[in-house]
Amino acid sequence: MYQPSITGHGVFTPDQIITNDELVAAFNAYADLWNAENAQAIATGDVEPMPQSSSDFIVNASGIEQRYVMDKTGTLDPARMYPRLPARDDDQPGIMAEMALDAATKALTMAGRTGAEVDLVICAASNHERAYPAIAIEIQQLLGAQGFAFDMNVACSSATFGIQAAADMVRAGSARRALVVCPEICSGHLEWRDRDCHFIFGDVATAVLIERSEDAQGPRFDIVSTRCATQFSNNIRNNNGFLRRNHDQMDDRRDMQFMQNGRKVFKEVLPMVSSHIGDHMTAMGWQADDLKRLWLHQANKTMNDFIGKKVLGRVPEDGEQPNILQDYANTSSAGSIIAFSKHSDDLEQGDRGVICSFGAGYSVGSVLVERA
Ligand code: CO8
Repeated sequence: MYQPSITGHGVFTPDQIITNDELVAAFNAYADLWNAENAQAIATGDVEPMPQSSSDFIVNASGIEQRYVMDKTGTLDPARMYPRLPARDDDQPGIMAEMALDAATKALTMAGRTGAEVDLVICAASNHERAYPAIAIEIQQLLGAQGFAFDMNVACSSATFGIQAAADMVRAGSARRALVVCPEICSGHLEWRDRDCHFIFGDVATAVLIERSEDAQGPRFDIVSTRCATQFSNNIRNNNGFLRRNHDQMDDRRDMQFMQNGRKVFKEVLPMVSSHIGDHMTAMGWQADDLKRLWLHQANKTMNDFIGKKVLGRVPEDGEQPNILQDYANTSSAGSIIAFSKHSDDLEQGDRGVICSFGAGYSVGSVLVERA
């Protein structure tokens, strides 16, 4: 058995930003158009007018101030309201592979490694741009990596579930050096015309490199323990899938995009996550006081404040539980890894922290790490 360690990490950030004010202006223009088109039905009381969105609501309800996206113009066009991402030829790199490659290259550079030294690539994300061949295998080829690669999807928890899979394989010796990449184009999958959720998501890609501690060429985080759990729920759901044609459902139905019952998610996931982290730490003999940092899934600031307080038994101090959602919004599986990547360099030898993601499924994954 080998000790698995995180020796590199990286984030690809798209170069286009949508602020809350820009988002709300586009949504409200769309709502005005919709209300004008449906004026007669609204006048007779057959349909409700579409209400306006508000930047104040967004920032107060979620903590989100802006989001990075792969295409801004299509998304903000009131006559379109989704990104414009032109199809690529089959012999060109796919967009997800390209984003992941950028993050992976940063992780490899940090660890002092090359793609050729990698022998496992896991592409862990909420959505994959095609059914097959696996995006991970394309990334493996672009990196010049060895071994094998596969895609996996546990929605927002994909990163931690991917880290558990990779860490277990490095521990057992079936892989020597593993990249877990999370390219998330959440904008392609969000219903930007739904006021209740149009502000939630952004795009990004992250990567972590996991190798044997004895192979590390610089500072590292030893993966002390991982724990994953799932419990079925329909409260975050998307019914799009390969059987759509066979169901005779080719129309643009609302449930073919991201759907959630946000209030229920909030209420049900909070206790699940708090007790998951607490139980995991107890099982490993860790106390709340041992924790230097909590890198949580980035869906909602109030949610994170609550979990931080429950886990630590007090209000987290500045920097103990860093949020990045004000800049990136919810980037599904990538959120906790962005927080880790941007807020872990200052930890010293022996410092301990928890990476935790949670979301659709329901699913929750925690990774206990120690700086070495
Ligand atoms: N502007 C103004 N008012 C609004 C808006 C808006 N944009 N939206 C809603 N309102 C109004 C509502 O109509 C309501 O009005 P009223 O009180 O008169 O009925 C009022 O504001 C309150 O609405 P809500 O109860 O919906 O608002 P909340 O305070 O609950 O906040 C949140 C909404 C922010 C969505 C919150 O519920 C939340 O964060 N929930 C948890 C979400 C979460 O963690 N989800 C995880 C999903 S991520 C995941 O698992 C990945 C899935 C795969 C990703 C796929 C990529 C797309």
